[in-house]
Amino acid sequence: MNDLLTIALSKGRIFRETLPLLAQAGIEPVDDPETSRKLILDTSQESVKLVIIRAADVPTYVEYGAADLGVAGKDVLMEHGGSGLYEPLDLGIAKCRLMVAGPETTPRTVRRLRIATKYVNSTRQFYANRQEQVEIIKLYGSMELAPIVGLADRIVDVVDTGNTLKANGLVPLEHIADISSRLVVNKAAMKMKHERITRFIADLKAACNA
Ligand code: PRT
Ligand code: MG
Repeated sequence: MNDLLTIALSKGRIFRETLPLLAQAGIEPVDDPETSRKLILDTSQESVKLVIIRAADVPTYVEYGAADLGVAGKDVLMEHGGSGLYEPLDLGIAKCRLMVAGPETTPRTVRRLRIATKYVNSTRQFYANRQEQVEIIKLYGSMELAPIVGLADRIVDVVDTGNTLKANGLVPLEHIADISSRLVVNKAAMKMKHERITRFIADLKAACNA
């Protein structure tokens, strides 16, 4: 009953938007990760700890059992591949869309389109489904810059308001997937701490519906 639960979260919008849901489930962090340098946060429940890591690392921590649970964007989960994890709950937070974007018109070329993205796997899958040959260029951020400086013809990135695209002279061109953040659970933990985790999922689900 008193199993320790470790929950992996990233700073920024996922932490901000998960916080009210955790609070509804009776879990409140003792420190604020935006100001604290601690990477493991105690909470109002002695048996619940939060680990604060990069968004793209959440599936890895949970898959290997370094965290029992985590919150990650569907974009990150699609890229990770999703095996080795349960994904029992759509939290409906941090919503956005994974999109192809680029300049309004692309000059005709004979070569393959170049697509800059940090979502290499999702991008490869998207174009493979359409049987289109493209060249994918892996970047780690600031994808919007790539078409401006001639590094790529298009980008694949998540878009919320579209303001960042617009500010860089780009427009959304194709919709790949609707994105929201999901609760993910380590498979072994789900067995070993079944009752505790099932209760936690039910509490979070109730918080989402409230
Ligand atoms: O920032 P860092 O490199 O640390 O990591 P990260 O970018 O992966 O984390 P974070 O916190 O920025 O995003 C975590 C998750 O939030 C993502 O995996 C998505 O599932 C989700 N999310 C929701 C978003 C956005 N909305 C979003 N708008 N992630 C990123 N953005 C970016 C977008 O790419 C654009 O560059 O924010 C910028 C502003 O978006 P617009 O369209 O509103 O201008
Ligand atoms: Mg970011």
